[in-house]
This record gives sequence, C-alpha cells and structure tokens, in this order.
Amino acid sequence: MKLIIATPSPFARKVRIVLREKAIQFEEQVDGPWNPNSIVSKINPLGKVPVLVLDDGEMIYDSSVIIEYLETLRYEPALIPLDANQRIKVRQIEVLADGIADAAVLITLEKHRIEKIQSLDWINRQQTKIDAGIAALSKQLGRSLLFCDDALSIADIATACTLGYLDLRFPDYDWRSNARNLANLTTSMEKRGSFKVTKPVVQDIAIVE
Ligand SMILES: N[C@@H](CCC(=O)N[C@@H](CS)C(=O)NCC(=O)O)C(=O)O
Repeated sequence: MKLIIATPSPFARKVRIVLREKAIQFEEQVDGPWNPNSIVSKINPLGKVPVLVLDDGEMIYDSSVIIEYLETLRYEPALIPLDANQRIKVRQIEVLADGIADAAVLITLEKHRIEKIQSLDWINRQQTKIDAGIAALSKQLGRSLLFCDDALSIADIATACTLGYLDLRFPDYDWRSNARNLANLTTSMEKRGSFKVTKPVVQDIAIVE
C-alpha cells in the first residue's frame, strides 16, 4: 500500500505514525496538495492529503478513516479502545486535536496570501479555536500521562501531531505555559521512533490570492 502525504501535514503524520506503531509495510509518496498538479487533486475529490492507496487501487481518506481501516487490518497495538465509553472519549479527543490543526492550517494559508488582503479577523477567529482547543485538551488530560488508561491511543498521537505542527508553523506561540501536561505528553511522544522519523518539515505553498 502507498500513503500520499505532505511533509508538514499533521493529518498525514498521524497516519504515518500509526503505520509505524503497527509495523505495517507501506510506501510513502510526498505530494504538494496546494499545487495545481497535485496527485491528491486527481484521486481525492477533496484534494487533501493523506490518501491511502491500497494494492488493488482502492483509495481511502481522510486520516481518521484510514486509521480505522489500519486498526481493523492489524489490531495490535490497539490505538482505538473497544470499550464504548473509552472509544468515544478517544475519538472525541482526536476530533478536537484535528480541529485545532484545521484552524492552524487556515491561519498558515491566510498568512501566505498577499499581506494587504490578509484578514486579521479571520486569523483571530481561528486563533480563538486553537486557544480554546488546547485548554480543552489540557483539561481532558488532567494529571494523567496519556489520555486513556495509560495505554497509547490515537488521542495521544493526534494531540502530539497537532502540537508539533503548531511548533513548526508558529514557533513564537507559547502554548506550553498554560498546558504543562500537554507539553510533557508531547516531549514523551517525540521520543518514540515513529515520531522521530516523521518530524514535520515545511513544503512550499504557492501564494493563495
Ligand atoms: N480531515 C482531513 C484533513 C486533511 C487536510 O486538511 N490536509 C491538508 C494538508 S494539512 C490538505 O491536503 N489541504 C489541501 C486543500 O485543502 O486543498 C484529514 O484528517 O485527513
């Protein structure tokens, strides 16, 4: 199977990490989703990375559906609990982390537009979601080291991918001061082999007008 990614994408990184944690063999292909000739614009109607291309040509998107597929393909180590309450909790946290990443991507794009047409209101609106999302994640984690019963789950992976993306795009944004517990979670996640080899790297984005 082949995973189409972009190197800064927190959504693609989630999947790249899950594949490595589950030791599933795959090939990675880097795409530029913002480029007019991107691969994903031809294979995903939404034109977004990540897309998983199976050996029989079947395509799967988005990141959370790919991860659900991988969980059924190789259950161990389980990253989405079977218990209904735990499962909803973990998926809800994943949605929260992904939503923060969505807002961060929108700010990044806005800042790539010509300065005179950038909207500060729009940027502030997205920043409010990021701040509130981080506060909610921090409250959910509380004094625990991981979100779910001290077992690694997609909640931890999604959260650490989003926070890593914030560090990449907004190095001056100090989210750690008010969320020490998330800072500790990120530090411990970044020590895993799967995180070390998927560190986000900036790609060119064409100016959007
Ligand atoms: N909900 C999607 C979000 C994916 C996403 O937003 N990917 C961005 C890169 S980080 C993208 O490819 N955007 C291209 C576009 O919106 O045209 C997922 O979880 O896979």
